[in-house]
Amino acid sequence: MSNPNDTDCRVVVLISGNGSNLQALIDNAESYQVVATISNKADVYGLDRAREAGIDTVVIDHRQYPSREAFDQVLADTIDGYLPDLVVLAGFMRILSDGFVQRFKGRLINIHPSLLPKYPGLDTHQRALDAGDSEAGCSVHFVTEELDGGPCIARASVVIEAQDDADALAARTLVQEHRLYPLVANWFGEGRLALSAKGASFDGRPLPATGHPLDSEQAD
Ligand code: NHR
Ligand code: GAR
Repeated sequence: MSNPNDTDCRVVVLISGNGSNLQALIDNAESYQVVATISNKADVYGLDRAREAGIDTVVIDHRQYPSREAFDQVLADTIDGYLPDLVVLAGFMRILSDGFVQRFKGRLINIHPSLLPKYPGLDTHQRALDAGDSEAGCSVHFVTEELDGGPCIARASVVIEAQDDADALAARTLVQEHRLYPLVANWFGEGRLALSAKGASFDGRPLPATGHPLDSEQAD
């Protein structure tokens, strides 16, 4: 579908910062539409990006809530107000409680800056450099109760160069994130992705643990 406004896959994007993945999702929406952007931090650039695109924005400051669960409850209710088909974590920096994950399971995805299952959690690029790895990358996965441990949908890799520091590696990985995330979101909008007790599937077939084997055109 060429006009994103004609699509009926409604996407809510959660951010905490710059929102360059949000921008890539907005710019490459073919089979979905971004209907709202929610940030746990005020005054982040990602909110400006959404406003510029005419997308609703909401700030829910986690520091205003007495517990993780209380924050997650308000976050979940706010998300549901937008009737989303898909909830996308795009640089969202708050771990989500089990109740939240269960409410959105199968329609909640994250992009993580490592080749999962390597380096779940934070500081991924420095950890890859410290380990002497020859490649790094990013992974899109369904979010489950296990942090960065849900079934992988697709990954993209980057070669680690001898002179790389964490910032250089992060910058090159981001380029790949901006290709990979809209690709996956469009698949979801086309109804090609699903999560079941058996794991993630694509066109009704189970995906391997490393996710979809992207062809060279998609992965280059
Ligand atoms: N929640 C669940 N339940 N499961 C996942 O897989 C999640 C999740 C929430 C966020 C993104 C993840 C990443 O891609 C993500 C995946 C934040 C932290 C973290 O430690 C870790 C992983 C991710 C996001 N956050 C700290 C916290 O106490 C706060 C850090 C900060 O504010 O800078 O929540 O990497
Ligand atoms: C991205 O590299 C994303 O993979 C990572 O933060 C960056 C956000 O950039 N996510 C995490 O580390 C989640 N814990 P962006 O705000 O420009 O999209």
